[in-house]
Amino acid sequence: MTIIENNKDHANQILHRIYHRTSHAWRIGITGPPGAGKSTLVERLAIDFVKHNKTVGIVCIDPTSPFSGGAILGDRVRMSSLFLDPKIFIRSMATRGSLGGVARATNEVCDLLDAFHKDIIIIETIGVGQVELDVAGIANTTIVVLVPEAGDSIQTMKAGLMEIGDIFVVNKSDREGADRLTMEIESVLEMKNSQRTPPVLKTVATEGKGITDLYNCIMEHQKYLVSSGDFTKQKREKITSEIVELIDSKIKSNLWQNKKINSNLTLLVEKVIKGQQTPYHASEKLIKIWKNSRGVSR
Ligand SMILES: Nc1nc2c(ncn2[C@@H]2O[C@H](COP(=O)(O)OP(=O)(O)O)[C@@H](O)[C@H]2O)c(=O)[nH]1
Ligand SMILES: [Mg+2]
Repeated sequence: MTIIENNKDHANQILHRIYHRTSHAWRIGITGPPGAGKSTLVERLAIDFVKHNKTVGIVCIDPTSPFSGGAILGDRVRMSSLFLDPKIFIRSMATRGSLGGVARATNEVCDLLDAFHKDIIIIETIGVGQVELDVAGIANTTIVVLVPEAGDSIQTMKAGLMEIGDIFVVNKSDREGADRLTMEIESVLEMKNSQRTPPVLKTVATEGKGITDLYNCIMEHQKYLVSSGDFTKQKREKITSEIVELIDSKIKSNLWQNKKINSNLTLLVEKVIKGQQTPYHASEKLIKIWKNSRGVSR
């Protein structure tokens, strides 16, 4: 996992070798704003899955923010009851050095957990940045967790969150406003013209309330995906984007490792400054140089 996170040269070799062992695990993404109770829910859910004789892998995504150290530490304390369980493996992603992006590194770590026979993989995002939405591309079931905090409403929600949820959870339902928020979410979801309207559940994670319902909803969603054929569709889309991303990153590194490109880039920048060139034409020129020099000078 550390090799893969750091994107060392042989990471791709490892991933290639274990690939045929993957696609057994069901991947559950849990996303939503910081403090919504995601870690508390993950802990409860993990215990539930173990009770159902499943092995569980948990991946906590730590984006590159220097402030996240405390949050992860908090998660570790919060999930402390899980650390002693041999059926549960917890990994915090240290994505600072990951060149391929947080989502890609997370997906690769999930592949490893999958290859090592975890039945369920729960991915928790920290609730900031693009990865909050990107997790939907990694997970089979995406759970969006929201809370009835003061001033919170659908309008103030991060754009895109309503689109990615397969299941919505209104956590901290012990607080006022949970019913109102639930109705608000339901009315937005009903407007969407889709085959399946995502369920909206109320939970109190700290008391374990609603966890069985959540477990059942995940199982229902899994059944739905498989029987509707959406699972195959999801798989096809995922493999396509995996291949595209691999090619993208290979092309990029090949391009920018090319000495001729870099020296010409420096020259062209000066020309743009002097008003003799535009960035548009400069980019065309660099691509031409790259096409002509491929395989010659690296
Ligand atoms: N009142 C109440 N507090 C909760 C509930 N679930 C979680 N919390 C508390 O909310 C805080 C943030 O929870 P955490 O799981 O770390 O949220 P995360 O940032 O989304 O992972 C913690 O102090 C939890 O104890 C709940 O259902 N009701
Ligand atoms: Mg958390």
